[in-house]
Amino acid sequence: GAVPSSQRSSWTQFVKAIASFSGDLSNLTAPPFILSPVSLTEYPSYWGERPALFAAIADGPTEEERQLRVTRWFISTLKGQYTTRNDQLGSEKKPLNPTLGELFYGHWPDVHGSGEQSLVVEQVSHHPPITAYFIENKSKGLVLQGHNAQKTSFSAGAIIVKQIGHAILTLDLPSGAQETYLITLPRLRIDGIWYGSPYIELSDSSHIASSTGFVSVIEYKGKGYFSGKSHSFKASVYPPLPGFVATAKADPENLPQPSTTAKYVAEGTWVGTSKLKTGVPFTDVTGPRVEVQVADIETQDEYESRRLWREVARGIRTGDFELASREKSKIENAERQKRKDELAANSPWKLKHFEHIDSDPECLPPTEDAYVYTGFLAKQ
Ligand code: HCR
Repeated sequence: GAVPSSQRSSWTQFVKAIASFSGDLSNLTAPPFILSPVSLTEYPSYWGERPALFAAIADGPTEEERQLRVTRWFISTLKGQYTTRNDQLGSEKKPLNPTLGELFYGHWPDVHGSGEQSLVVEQVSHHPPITAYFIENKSKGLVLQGHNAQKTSFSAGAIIVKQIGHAILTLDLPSGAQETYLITLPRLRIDGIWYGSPYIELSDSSHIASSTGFVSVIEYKGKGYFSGKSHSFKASVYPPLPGFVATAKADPENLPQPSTTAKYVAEGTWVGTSKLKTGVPFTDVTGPRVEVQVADIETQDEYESRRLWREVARGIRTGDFELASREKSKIENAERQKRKDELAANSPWKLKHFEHIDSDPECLPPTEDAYVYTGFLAKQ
């Protein structure tokens, strides 16, 4: 199996702990073989790894075409988001648990004249872990903002992850008008736990609701459904329907359903290709992702993710788990001390790039808490 024999009992213990517990998995101590040397603050960069498809949204000539392009771009990011650790590390792994205020900056240079893309990520909560991000293509008037948290539970041998939070894409049109797209996130099912080789399947549905009234509903299925293949999806794009407003918390049952009213339906896999019902190709992620570029560790601030976790990551990568756990404890102890000092001084930690806004049930769409990007002002 995938579990090294020396770590078998600690794996069993870990799995039992997951099974008897639901909520915040980040706290549980896992055996070394399942640890990833990458912090969760790096994960929002997966949103940016199809820069050409992202930029192309802005060039869509009509509302309908832009809705299709947002849907195409979104689906094309899923492979990076959910299969990268399997591809690079052999299975899904447990990411490093970011500290409060941990930062991750990056950019994608302009290659084909579609403009530079930049990324700012900040860990805005430690318990529970919440990560806020901001991705911008200035020359195209495109911004993607969002935050991420997870609720986990255990069912029939699998970890079920409900993603809390959503993303909002805004597009500033040359006319001065602005369009927004509310993007919700799929549910994850992590299988292969007993064997120590976890992998992700997506389930249920997510949607993309635009201020133009267009709505895309994306349904996720594993083996044995639509196409009989793992990682399958079916995306239905609906024209504006009278009286219908999709919100971040929209009940999936209340989303437009019968595909007869859908203007477009695409089917395929989010790790390969998909086609519209008409036979026209829709997505193709068999080509390479464009990875984010990050400043040299030496020039990074002490709070920047790769700098902060450098020694822990080195320990994990080289199999020196004593080093990894010693360095991890240092970071965690410093973290605890900082919170104590802040409490004593009555001066809570200040976020650097995001403002925390409590949920407002009156606003449309009604949201959970929001984290709104405030720029780099605080950095000076
Ligand atoms: C669930 C997960 C942490 C969260 C990760 C998220 C949902 C973060 C936002 C990204 O946009 C997409 C994403 C991809 C990851 O697949 C997902 C992680 C998978 C495992 C991890 C658990 C907290 C760790 C479980 C421990 C297992 C693997 C032993």
